[in-house]
Amino acid sequence: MVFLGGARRGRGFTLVELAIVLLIIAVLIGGLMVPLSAQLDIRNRAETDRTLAEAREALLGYAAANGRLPCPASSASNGRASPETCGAGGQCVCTNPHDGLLPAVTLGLQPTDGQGYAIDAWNNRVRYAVTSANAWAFTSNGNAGLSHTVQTSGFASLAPDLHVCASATGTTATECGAASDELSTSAAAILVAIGRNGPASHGADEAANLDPNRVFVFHPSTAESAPGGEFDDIVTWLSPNLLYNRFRTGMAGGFCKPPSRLWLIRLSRHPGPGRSSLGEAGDRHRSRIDRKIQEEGRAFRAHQGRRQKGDPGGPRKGCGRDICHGGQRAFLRPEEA
Ligand SMILES: [Ca+2]
Repeated sequence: MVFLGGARRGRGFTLVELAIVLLIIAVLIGGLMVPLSAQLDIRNRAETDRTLAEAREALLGYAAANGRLPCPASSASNGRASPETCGAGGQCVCTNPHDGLLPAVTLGLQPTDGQGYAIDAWNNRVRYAVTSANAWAFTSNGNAGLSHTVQTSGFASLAPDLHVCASATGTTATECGAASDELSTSAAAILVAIGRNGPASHGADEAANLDPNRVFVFHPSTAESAPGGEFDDIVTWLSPNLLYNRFRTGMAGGFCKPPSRLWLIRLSRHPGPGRSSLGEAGDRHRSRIDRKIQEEGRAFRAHQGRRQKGDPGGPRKGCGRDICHGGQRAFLRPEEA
């Protein structure tokens, strides 16, 4: 009897002990799970930050090489800009300027999904918007593009119009609400990663980043109970000043040839035929500067040719007249490009 009673007490004690052990394990796992998911979230956000930074650099590189920004991809363009090439007169009217996707195929970016669209760390497609201001000058080339607009009307005429606001409250289809909510009123392009919570809209603030108007929202992450709803989007935008700077540097040579002092004189004093304020004397002076620029170009190409001994083509490809001088002309003197 003593033995049986002892055995019964032993079994009861073991079950209670087991329950306590299970409870402790559950608490420990629960305690571990929260930091793990938080850590994963931090890692994914850092990875997405890097993806967006790379995309931004790729956009600036594309602008330097092509004299314009690419159009966003549409949901049917397989990761390519929509449209990818400009029409007559160089005008590129984008199909989805404000609600399109990053054209990873056009930009040569990775990672992408199976259809060629850039994705963030949660495998959601990265969104990209571009300004349609100045009659699409930012996405166009030729007479419709930035070069010609700057040449004919000056930098001050450029008015990129994408708005980034600190809240969707009070926004219209074209503006932020209060002036204190304005983070940018002149972005040339915007990149949006829609974050962990995916494409379903979770509140007014996230909805602003999905609709087809030119007003976007960015602020630190908030929970569902916040006035603007749950928000975990990551947003970055392209300052027009950075764009102009890279644009000019890229056109002027970058890895080819630094901008010529003569070009700067030519631009500031003698912008182009019919626009010199100095009359005939000014035109003669401009012709002299042009001859010197040509001499300088010839000397530069000869120098490049000597450096590239063994290259049957003479000057290194990509550093001849077409890229350096042609590119510079496209920016400074489109009428002669
Ligand atoms: Ca989101």
